[in-house]
Amino acid sequence: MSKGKEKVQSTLVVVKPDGLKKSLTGNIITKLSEARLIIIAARVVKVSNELATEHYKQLKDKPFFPELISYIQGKHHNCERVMALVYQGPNAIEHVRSIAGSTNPEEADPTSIRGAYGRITTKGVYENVIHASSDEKESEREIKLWFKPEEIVVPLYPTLNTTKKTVHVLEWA
Ligand code: IDP
Ligand code: MG
Repeated sequence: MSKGKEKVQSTLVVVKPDGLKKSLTGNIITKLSEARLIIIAARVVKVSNELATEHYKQLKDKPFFPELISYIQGKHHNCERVMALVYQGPNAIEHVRSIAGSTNPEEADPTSIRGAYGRITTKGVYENVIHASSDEKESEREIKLWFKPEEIVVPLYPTLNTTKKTVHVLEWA
């Protein structure tokens, strides 16, 4: 296969609350390392209703949407945090999606992350352990939603400098 056509891409990965609750973060990062990509940003996030709704806005008319929002907020697992990462490298989006596996964990390849660790709950939610961006438009939208420019170690998208008049910041006492 020619490497000439490979495009450097960035993609958002979110280890969902079931992944954290089941202590799968290490396994997931190890599995993703097969793709030979680099991690250019990472943070542990308590997902607000606003972030969850914006992240999944394309799915707002789906019957499972309310359950999906409470799932990503950790309400099903008593674990109100996720781990968000940005991976970068040649064909990153496709590589990560392939290692993640199909959306439906029962249909996912058993050697994929979702196939190995996911499940469908009795309420019908696909608890599929990780989120992975689906295409370049979505990855840019999602990365900008989850990360500020200074939280990413390489310049990814155009930025602008603004001066904020009153800024309230939380500092260590
Ligand atoms: P993706 O995560 O593979 O990109 P999307 O269609 O973007 O799949 O759906 C986002 C998330 O919503 C899925 O990862 C899964 O947790 C949940 N989901 C998607 N389709 C269904 C469904 O038919 N039933 C229940 N949950 C679903
Ligand atoms: Mg998707």
